[in-house]
Amino acid sequence: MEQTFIILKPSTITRALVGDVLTRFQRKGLRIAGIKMMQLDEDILRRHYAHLVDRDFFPDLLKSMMVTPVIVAVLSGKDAVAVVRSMTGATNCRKAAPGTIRGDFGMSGQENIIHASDSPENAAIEIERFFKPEEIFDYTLLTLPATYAPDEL
Ligand code: IDP
Ligand code: MG
Repeated sequence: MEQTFIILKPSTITRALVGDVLTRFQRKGLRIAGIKMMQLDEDILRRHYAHLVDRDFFPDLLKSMMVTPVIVAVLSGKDAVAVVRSMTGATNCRKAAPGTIRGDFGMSGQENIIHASDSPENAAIEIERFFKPEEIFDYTLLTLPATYAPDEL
């Protein structure tokens, strides 16, 4: 099964939305393969957001990602990267479609609730950046036969 990586950002911790966001992924049928709380620092954020370091909003983004600890998780499922990105919605919460996490829970471009990997390649890099191998668990949910048809597994 494909794995993807998410961060529940400080806005989610502060606004008490952790349960709401995680519940959506569990109800969808994604398996939580790893989950923990951690305090991000400038070093890891500069690597995670390397594509944005030259943008004028980067100092504000950096600060906002360190306001509280975050919750990082690895989600597993068929086509997990694309499924989780589509559940996440457009970057700016005000433009994100209703029914998406950002569309339902946020009002901001920066304080947009969640990070989700944008490709399987980046998911693999991000999982390795944030998790030790022993923090990711390979187990089978008993709900698997009710979640997928045999030819989807
Ligand atoms: P994504 O999170 O939808 O993949 P990226 O372009 O990778 O979007 O940007 C990473 C994060 O940087 C966003 O989730 C958001 O928090 C922040 N960000 C992106 N563009 C802007 C902007 O124009 N203003 C403020 N923050 C931004
Ligand atoms: Mg991105």
